[in-house]
Amino acid sequence: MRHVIKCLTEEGELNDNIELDLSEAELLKTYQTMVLTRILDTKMIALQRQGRIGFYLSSYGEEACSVGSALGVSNNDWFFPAYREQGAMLLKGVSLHFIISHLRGTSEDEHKGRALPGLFGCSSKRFVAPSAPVGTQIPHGVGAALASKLIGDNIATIIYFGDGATSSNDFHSGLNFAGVFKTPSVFFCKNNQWAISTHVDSQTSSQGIAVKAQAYGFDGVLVDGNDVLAVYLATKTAMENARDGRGPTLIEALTYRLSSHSTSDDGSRYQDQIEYKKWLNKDPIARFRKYLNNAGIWTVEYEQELQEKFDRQISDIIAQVESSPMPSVDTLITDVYSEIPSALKSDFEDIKNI
Ligand SMILES: Cc1ncc(C[n+]2csc(CCOP(=O)(O)OP(=O)(O)O)c2C)c(N)n1
Ligand SMILES: [Mg+2]
Repeated sequence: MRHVIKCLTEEGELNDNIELDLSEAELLKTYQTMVLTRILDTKMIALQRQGRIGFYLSSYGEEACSVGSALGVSNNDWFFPAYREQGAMLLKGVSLHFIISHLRGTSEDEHKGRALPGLFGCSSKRFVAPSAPVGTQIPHGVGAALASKLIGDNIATIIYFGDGATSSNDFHSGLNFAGVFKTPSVFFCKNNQWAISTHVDSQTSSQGIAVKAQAYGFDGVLVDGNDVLAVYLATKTAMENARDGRGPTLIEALTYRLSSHSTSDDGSRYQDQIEYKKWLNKDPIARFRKYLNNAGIWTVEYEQELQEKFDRQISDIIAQVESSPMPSVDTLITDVYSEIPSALKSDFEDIKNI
């Protein structure tokens, strides 16, 4: 039986001996961000179904992982996300307008409409855009951490990836390099138990993911990924250790993918429905809500106001984004060529005249 770090019981009671350093305002901001993330996911799936955005990757069920981990990361640290970290972005102040502009690929998209919707970063908030091949952000984040160590700027990196990515070469080379050079990096594995239709049991024959850290010479911890406070405390400790020169940590956050892999997938065709329902009952938002209710800082009226406010806010931003122009044809070469190469000139002119 593996030891799982937990702070909250299923009933939202704080376990004994947990020292929580969060103010009431911080607790509420955390909760609000989890709720906002879920509403954003729901509305973006609807938008994709209506053909108004091309593709979407939801974080349904995994909100405690993204929001709780980001809460443990300081504003100077760098994020190397995968593609379900919208909650971390929202917590760190990436705006809804920024995210929805990216998904729609308008002229206000930082990636100029070139990136697959969902594979994006935000330079001002220190989120580096991931590449499409699974796991490639792992060595990127380790390299950035090594640079910080050499410069001595006291910055750590947090690198997100899924259970499926642990089978990539980049996972093994990234963690090995981090162990040898003691880079200030934290590896945050969201074990949502699925890599599209491949169950985690077919991904590895080791006892979960956290244990793999031993082979690379640093600590691995298993945390309840549906317990936002446990995720926060584990990440905060790991980031502090990284910054203070105590080396990397691998965090395995055990959760479950309640959405399909993407809007191009139907998880109900392969996810066991009994198992699915079991995890539906472990909803991370409901669990945290029980805690806030027990603490006397959540009410039904508050919830209703929150839901209505976020629903309206997102709808207003969708309307703004949909009235924004698409990127100009010139942006096909911006950041790529200083001037159009002669071989592309006629293609470029043809596109301009469409
Ligand atoms: C090298 C590579 N192989 C396959 C794919 C196709 N692919 C995209 S996401 C994905 C599953 C990744 O699963 P996991 O790492 O568990 O992340 P999750 O989607 O569960 O968050 C796969 C196989 C890819 N993008 N890159
Ligand atoms: Mg997965």
